[in-house]
Formats: sequence, structure tokens, C-alpha cells
Amino acid sequence: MKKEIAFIFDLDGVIVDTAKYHFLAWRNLAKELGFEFTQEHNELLKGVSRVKSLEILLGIGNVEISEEEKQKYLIQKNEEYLGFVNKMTAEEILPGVSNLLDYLDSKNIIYALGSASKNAPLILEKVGLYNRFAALVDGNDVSKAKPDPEVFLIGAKKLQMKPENCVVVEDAIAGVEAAKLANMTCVGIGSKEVLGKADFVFDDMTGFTTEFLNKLIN
Ligand code: B16
Ligand code: MG
Repeated sequence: MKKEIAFIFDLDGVIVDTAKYHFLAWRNLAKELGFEFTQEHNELLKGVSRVKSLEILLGIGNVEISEEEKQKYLIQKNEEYLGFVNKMTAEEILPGVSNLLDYLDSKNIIYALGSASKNAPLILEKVGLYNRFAALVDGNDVSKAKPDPEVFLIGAKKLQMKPENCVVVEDAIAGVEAAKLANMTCVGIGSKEVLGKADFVFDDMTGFTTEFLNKLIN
């Protein structure tokens, strides 16, 4: 086991904002099922797996459908979502991310991805970040969704780092809980009121100043 620090990044809401594309695809599905799906409703799906997201959406609309229909709608929603993902470019990398990755590279600090998304590898490829991560853990690798710590523990293992030496960057409550259950330091991206369990909270990724990073590392 190496001693030094490593980072594990969530994807949606941290590296890129794919929530807006999830929203458009889920909203269209809700429309088809006969009810309205709002931005507020979309907040409930952040960091949540695709299958669980559909369950929440159906609950919002008070709609009951068969297992077969659920499978059909999951495919339909993902196909629409992929239509947006396929148009993504490096311009969609959130402010602060590239500077942070450059800083980590300059200090030889390794980093992994820890995302609930099964589309994570494709998204990273689209925005040109795929080759920069030392390890990827996505929705295809986990059997238990956040807030279970599995995704981050697999990430630490792949990086050959002890959990307590890992820093997770997360925008969802479930993700912050998962990081703390994994015994990792957690930086929350979003509002302090929502992500209160994180060790540090920044409004966005530009919060990673050199001063903060130097303090964290030393
Ligand atoms: P997919 P993260 C999560 O990504 C999203 O926040 C969540 O809204 C989505 O349902 C989930 O990925 C699954 O995505 O349908 O692409 O497998 O925040 O964990 O990077
Ligand atoms: Mg997220």
C-alpha cells in the first residue's frame, strides 16, 4: 500500500453536468406516461442508479407498470440520454476541473473515477478525459449503489491506496454518505446545508485553490 494521498471523483455534478441531459430524457418519459417531471424532481435522481431513478420517477407520477415495460422505458430513456452524451465535447468540463487535474498531475497524485453511471467511460471519452484517470469505477462495476461505500472502496483498491488516504469529491448526499462510510475524506460540491456531512464544501470545483490543496496534502 502506498502512503500518499489519492483522489476519487464522482462524474455527474463534479466533472461534467450531465444532470441536465438526464433531466430532459426523464422529463420526456414522464410526459409520455402522462405526468409532469420538474427540475426539483430531478434533484432526487442525482447520484442515484438508472433503475432506482425510474422507480422514483414512477413514484412521483403514481404510475404502476410491468417489469417488461420498465425494461423498455429504461432502454428508451438511456437511448435519448446517449443522444445528448454523444454530442458532448471538452467544453462541457466544469470550471476548475482541468486546473485541479493539472495540479494533481504536477504533484504525481493519482486519481480515479467513482460514478454510479454506466455511461461514465463514454462520457469521459467524449470530453477527452478518459486517459487521465488511473482507474475507473462506474455503474457496471458495483452491486450496491451509493450510499453504500462499495464504489469508492473498489476505487481505493484499484489505486492501491488505503481508504483513509483517499479524498472523494461528490455533489450528491448519497455520495457524501458513501465516502464517509468508506472512511475517506470528502469534499462536497454544492450547498453546505445539503452536503453538511462532507469534511469540506465548495460551491463549485473552483473551490480547489492551491492554498487549500497544499493544506490538504501536507
Ligand atoms: P446512467 P454520478 C449518476 O452519476 C447521476 O448523478 C444519476 O443521475 C444517474 O441516474 C446515474 O449516474 C446513472 O447514470 O443512466 O448513465 O447509468 O453522479 O454517480 O457520476
Ligand atoms: Mg454526482
